Amino acid sequence: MTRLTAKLLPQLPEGVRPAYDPAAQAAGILHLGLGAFHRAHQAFYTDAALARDGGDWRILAVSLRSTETVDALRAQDGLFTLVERGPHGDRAQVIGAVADALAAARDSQEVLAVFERPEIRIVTLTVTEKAYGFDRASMDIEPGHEAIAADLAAPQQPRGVIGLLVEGLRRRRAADLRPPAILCCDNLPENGPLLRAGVLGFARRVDVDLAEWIAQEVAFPASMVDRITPATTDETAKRAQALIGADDAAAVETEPFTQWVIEENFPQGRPSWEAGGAVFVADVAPFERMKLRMLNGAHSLIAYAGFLAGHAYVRDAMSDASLAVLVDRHIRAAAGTVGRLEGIDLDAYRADLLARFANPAIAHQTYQIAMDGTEKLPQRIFAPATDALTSGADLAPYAFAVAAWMCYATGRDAKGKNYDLRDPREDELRRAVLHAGNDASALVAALTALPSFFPVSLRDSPAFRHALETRLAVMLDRGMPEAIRREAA
Ligand code: CS2
Repeated sequence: MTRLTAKLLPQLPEGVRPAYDPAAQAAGILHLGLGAFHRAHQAFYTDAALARDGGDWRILAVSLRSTETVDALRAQDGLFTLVERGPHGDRAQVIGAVADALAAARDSQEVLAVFERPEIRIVTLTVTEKAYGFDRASMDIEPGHEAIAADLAAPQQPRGVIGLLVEGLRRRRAADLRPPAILCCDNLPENGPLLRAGVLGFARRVDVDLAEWIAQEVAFPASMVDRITPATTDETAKRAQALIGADDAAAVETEPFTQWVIEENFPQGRPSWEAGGAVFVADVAPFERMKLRMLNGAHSLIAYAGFLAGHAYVRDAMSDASLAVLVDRHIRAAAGTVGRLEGIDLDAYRADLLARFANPAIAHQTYQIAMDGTEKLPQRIFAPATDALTSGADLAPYAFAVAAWMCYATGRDAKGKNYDLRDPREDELRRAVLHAGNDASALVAALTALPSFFPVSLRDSPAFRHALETRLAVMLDRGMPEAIRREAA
């Protein structure tokens, strides 16, 4: 079958092909992290902006580790199919917003050279929480993080995210150009200020003048991103092929729902992302809190409890009636810590979440979401749990979610099968659980003692500890399905 390329576009039906001529639009954005999420989210919004208002805002998209998607996109003139999968059917759309793809692992100098192109006015990032190497407690970088340590030792040959940004900005300044705005699109709390602090922390260690320039000149808007996008599979390519009648090695599938709330702070302009439904606000933090605590918090609960109860996909976990009760309880509890939000009905948001999780067309693996728990739990579970502790709200939902993660951290399922935790602190976790064995209070003691992880207030709360230990004991002794049934009863 024919491959999706620019030449093929005129043959595609209206509504499927981009509603503009992609080649007529130049690039204005450098994006780091070319995963499925970027293609389903920022590329989708940029496509909508280009279709409505034009502008030279196409994307030079960089994959930091893999080369596969880069090669696929290059063979397709940057084009790919976005398959939206709802309960009532599929819809395909070819996205034309990606102008070119680059592989940092192959040539990071090529990526750095992009910073010297004046037309690049925005840098966006979706690189996952662990890639940055933040020390969140001190709002700085973690000098021991692998990529940070390597890049501090050779700042002009960076391989990590922060190192690339700092060296890119150094070159930008040396070329006497105004800097791009840097927009973090990862699921981190206050992601704009956090990225700014990390970049400044790194820059201060290598070049104090540069750090000063960054502090004065570079905008780091915050943003809340949302679209449930499972990892692509062979099925994705087959679906895309059936829908557009061409081969596409870079297709992605996602849900119909999408949301982007962005802090309005782009000194050199921006695409009209509102054409795709993006909302611009002065303060993103409350929206971030809502999404991280209600959606992502519930997702992590589903991931750990669901995985251990034998549910491979989120949709299966939602058809487990007792687990669905706990998910609903969790979202309600988290909503109670969010506060009032202008223009948002939290109860409707909760109902939407339950429907989105249950979407039968989305095969989102619990094991995928379970990844990187030590990077995710603090903002998703510990933060609302700490607020609940302060306000005297019910701690049970958080205790259950944390217990499920601890049970998962043992690395062994009910059948005695071992699995990889896929966590950046996997070795430390393994050592911690090894000594504790199957003893709930020993496990709680070991895992709450990990450095820079568990909030002291929760660890030292007898009420939280008791709630946690009793639940974990049931999970360890009786298995997750029974623990879920008892908790929901
Ligand atoms: C998920 C998120 O993998 C995970 O940790 O919770 O990727 C989630 O699907 C997105 O944040 C939805 O916007």
